[in-house]
Amino acid sequence: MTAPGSADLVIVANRLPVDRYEMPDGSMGWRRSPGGLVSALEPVLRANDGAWIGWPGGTDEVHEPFVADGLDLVPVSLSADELEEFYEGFSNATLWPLYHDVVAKPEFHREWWESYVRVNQRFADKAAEVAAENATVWVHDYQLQLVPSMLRALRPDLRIGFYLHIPFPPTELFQQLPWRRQVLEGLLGADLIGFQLPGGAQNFIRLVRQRVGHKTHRDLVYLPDGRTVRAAAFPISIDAADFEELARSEPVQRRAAEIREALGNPTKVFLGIDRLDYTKGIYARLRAFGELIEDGHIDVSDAVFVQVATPSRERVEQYRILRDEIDRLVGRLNGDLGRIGSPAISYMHSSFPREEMAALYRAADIMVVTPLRDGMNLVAKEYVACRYDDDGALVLSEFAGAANELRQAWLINPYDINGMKAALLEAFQAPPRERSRRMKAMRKTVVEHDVKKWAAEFLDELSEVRGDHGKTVRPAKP
Ligand code: GDG
Repeated sequence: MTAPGSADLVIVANRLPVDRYEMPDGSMGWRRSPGGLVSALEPVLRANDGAWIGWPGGTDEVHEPFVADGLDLVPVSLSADELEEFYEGFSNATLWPLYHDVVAKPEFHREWWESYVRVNQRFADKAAEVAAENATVWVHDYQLQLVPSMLRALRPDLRIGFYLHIPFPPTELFQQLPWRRQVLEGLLGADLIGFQLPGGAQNFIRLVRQRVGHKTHRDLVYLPDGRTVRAAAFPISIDAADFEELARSEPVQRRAAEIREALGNPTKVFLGIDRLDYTKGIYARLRAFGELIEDGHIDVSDAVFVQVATPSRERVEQYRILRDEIDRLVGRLNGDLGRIGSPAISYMHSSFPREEMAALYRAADIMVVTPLRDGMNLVAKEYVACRYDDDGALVLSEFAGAANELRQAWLINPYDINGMKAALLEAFQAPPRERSRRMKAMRKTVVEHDVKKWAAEFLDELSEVRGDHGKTVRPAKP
């Protein structure tokens, strides 16, 4: 169990990598939640006396550090008010839409901001308590952007990294935020700030110059106290080997065949898997598919669209509205276009175990990933990792970070319904050689740049920006 001042590597993220569950005897236990971040960091955590600080979920008071599945976990509690104001409010109804091209209108409320500051301070206090002298602390994502500077103030000895999993918006949008300067200064507490794409890092550098007035040169910011901060792109990935192994396993292959059978053995299966989120472009994608059937290009007895929408942020109003819209659209499309035993859309609003996800990827001929804006999109990479047969087609939005790497997908603009229809049809009709040529190239990318490499590159760069004993080894001010 993590004793104060003992961890040489500390991960700070909004959520702990475990979920609460009821054990067979009725008592409550913790189960590791599946995720690339945890599998990438687990070996590093173990090798480095590491600890993970995060919110355990719910508003139960869990105070003491504990060990689950071999990981040292340090909980940070949230009250019911903080859940509403910090998490559902400022994180998910202000920052989330603002950072995703304002595809929904961000709400700005002063009480939400105050709660964000309070909770960030609590995370920073906890990290300051747990970290050993000169330790490395890696802070994650948009919920915790003030932690780097709060932590720096408490513990100037630490090496601090920050990684943003979602897009960092263009300066014109970011400027709307009433607390823009505080957020920029919060991030500048880190030695290295990682973004999904080079564009995000450039937006950040430009804002720091304009709004905070620090000197910058390329990807470096020079602070008045002599520190240098680097902002750069580290595109995240998945544990590709792990996914492939799962996909090759006998039970997953059997299940994939069962899924196709249960769907009535259509010639082609289209698949979408997303958190039910308005950034993911689920509505337009289903409409495009529906129109292809209406226009007579695709027959419902030939093809079906399986859409899994994992429940997400269900208490936030925009998410409730979206759920109703999708329910209505699926009902209308199936009512208008379906036949007995052949619905146009097979829709599930639920979440599944990883094995089922892999079986769905194996069962799908065409994976459809059409976000209006997405930091990376791991689903696209997971699909590619599961296609060890070099078959299957990926239709991918240009506005997902993954499009920067997966250039051989059928790339689309999700706002252009006709363009999306044309790409869906092309992918539907693509000959096997064309599919295999594209998939081979994408598999090479995903296999070569996996999440272990991502984590190692970030941590290596962090120790270069801030060498041992706090010495910056980067070039001095020009
Ligand atoms: C954020 C950024 C960035 C989904 N449903 C189930 C399930 N999932 C898993 C998928 C995938 C993950 O959740 C979703 O990751 P995405 O990348 O697609 O999207 P976000 O949740 O929005 O993630 C994103 C990511 O952070 C990492 O930096 O790529 O841009 O928005 O791994 O497989 N897993 C299981 N059951 C489900 O029902 N087990």
